[in-house]
Amino acid sequence: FYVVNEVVIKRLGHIPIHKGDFHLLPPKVQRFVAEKAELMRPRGIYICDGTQHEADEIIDKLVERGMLSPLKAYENNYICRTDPKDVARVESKTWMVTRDKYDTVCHTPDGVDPIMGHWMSPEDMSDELDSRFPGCMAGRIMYVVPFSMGPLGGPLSKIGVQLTDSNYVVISMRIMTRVTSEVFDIMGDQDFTRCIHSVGLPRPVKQKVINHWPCNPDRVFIAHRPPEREIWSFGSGYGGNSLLGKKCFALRIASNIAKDEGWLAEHMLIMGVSRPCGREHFIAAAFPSACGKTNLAMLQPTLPGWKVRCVGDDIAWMKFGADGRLYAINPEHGFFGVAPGTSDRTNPMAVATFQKDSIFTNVAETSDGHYYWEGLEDEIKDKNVEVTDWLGNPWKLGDAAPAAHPNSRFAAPARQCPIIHPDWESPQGVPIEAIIFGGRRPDGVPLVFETYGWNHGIYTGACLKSEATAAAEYKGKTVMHDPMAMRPFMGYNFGKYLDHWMKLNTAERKLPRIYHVNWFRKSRDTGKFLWPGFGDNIRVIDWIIRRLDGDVGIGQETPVGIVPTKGSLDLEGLGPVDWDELMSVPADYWKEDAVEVRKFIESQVGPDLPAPIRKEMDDQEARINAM
Ligand code: GTP
Ligand code: SPV
Ligand code: MN
Repeated sequence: FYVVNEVVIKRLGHIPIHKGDFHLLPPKVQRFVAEKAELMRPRGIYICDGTQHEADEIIDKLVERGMLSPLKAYENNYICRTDPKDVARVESKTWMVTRDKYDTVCHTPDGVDPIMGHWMSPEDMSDELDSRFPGCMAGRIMYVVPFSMGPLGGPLSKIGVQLTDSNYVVISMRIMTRVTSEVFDIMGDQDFTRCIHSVGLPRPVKQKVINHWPCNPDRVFIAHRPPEREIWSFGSGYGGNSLLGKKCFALRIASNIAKDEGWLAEHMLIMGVSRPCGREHFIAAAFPSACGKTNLAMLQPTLPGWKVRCVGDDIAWMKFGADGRLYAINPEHGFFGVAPGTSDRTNPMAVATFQKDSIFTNVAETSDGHYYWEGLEDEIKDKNVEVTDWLGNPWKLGDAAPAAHPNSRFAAPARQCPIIHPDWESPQGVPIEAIIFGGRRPDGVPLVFETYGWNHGIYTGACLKSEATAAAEYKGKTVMHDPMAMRPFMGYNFGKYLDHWMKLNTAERKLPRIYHVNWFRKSRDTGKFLWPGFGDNIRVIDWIIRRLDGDVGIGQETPVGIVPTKGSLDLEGLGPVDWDELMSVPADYWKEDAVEVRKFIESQVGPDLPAPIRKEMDDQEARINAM
């Protein structure tokens, strides 16, 4: 028990504690809760303990209210439809707040908006907060959610406390992070990240609430204060905007902590790959949102004797160990995966994971109580079954609009994944031997290449591009820059970030090798994917691992990296593959790309670009121009 300080008592005023014991909160948490309660004025405070009983109670309430409905074909699975205006991350309203602008963004020329990092001054942030947060929880309960990113008390783990007035957020946080009151016991002198979230719709509500999903799309505002380890999020209930442990904390705030403490917080999956001989290799891979991390992390190999086990599907925290190897943990506790395209054919392990205790947001539903989305067409057994789309309207196969929102998601506990790695909760993490970058590149980029070394690998990551997806507010299929798959999640100056990566290279360390893959190249003739993808991606992993083993004969140099020599990929059992087009490095494409990339780097990173990375750019351009 802690004594509650007079000032804290005064701040709490008459706000009742509906659940939990305020005396059990460490004094700094008491102060945080009281201060924010005074500001947002909820009608009550609910201190979460993370137990199943608590979750059941909240879920029952949500079902009663109509925000969740059970998917009757499964055990404890629920569907939730949001306000159709609140379906994805909102990058344009997401900010990093630092005193010095250039702590957040690079020095771009006049008139060029930085696309990596979105800066706001502390004064402007104050104004934005002042016009939103006072009284914003009126008539609602404020939940206090204590959580750990990473195994409780682990050397790489970090603690957060989220305040929220959304019970959808409470039950989702419980899947995605480790929510438990033990966090308060282990907190001690440790700092915690302060997460403040409100749907931004105090009662009585002035606008109509759609689908029982309160939100305030016109007023969305998400701000991070890295030095204070503080996150403010207003107006949205959607995952990446509201589950603050995920992108806000584990990437934007954590990348700042990582820079200070000498480690890395990255948008990467972590997988263990065992070869037929039994040897296991750990790989981390960074692909932009909706570009295949969850699928690769749970890959079912089509090559006999291979086995993949999943450590994480979205975020990796990585630190060099005393033995010089890079160790990675998955700070999350669940998967928040893209639903469309997920099926027994493409990702059976994800499907097995979400057969129970999962929440589906903005998917469609069948009259016999199953979820439904694009990619499940062949799995509707009873053709008379009726489908209700994500908007709640009747829907038929062949209808022009999709049944599920393209960014509809499942939230499922990671431990339910049949191939979850036995060490996925190892506090020390797993040793990474290779890092893979990739994106959706319809043209020009070969299936796989190995970079020429650490700095060239970093440069290749900095040049990452991908077609836009439905995970954020962008429209259409334009190819966009997404350096290191971190554009939406950059927590500080990208030039300094590259420098931080570079400086991890010290003599006593065994650096992972860096690769680039592209499952999404299309035929210039037919427009069809040149590579089957999914389980067959093991054939590329096999090549990567043979390279790690020192098999030099299977690679040949090109200006951009080392590609497989003809026939060096195991294609046994695959249909015809147009090897030449799949692996080619077309001079016309890369000459144009080099010009575009230089323009991008000069304007977006400019003087912040570390000289050795600039040299990689110059050298690669020279190699391309000699083609
Ligand atoms: P976030 O959760 O947004 O970070 O996405 P992610 O990177 O985990 O992407 P995910 O694995 O969920 O895949 C996104 C979409 O790409 C899904 O619709 C998949 O079916 C599709 N996809 C994944 N891997 C492949 C592949 O190898 N080939 C093809 N053609 N599509 C793929
Ligand atoms: C992504 O967009 O990369 C996601 C989903 O993983 S979200 O949590 O919304 O960021
Ligand atoms: Mn992601």
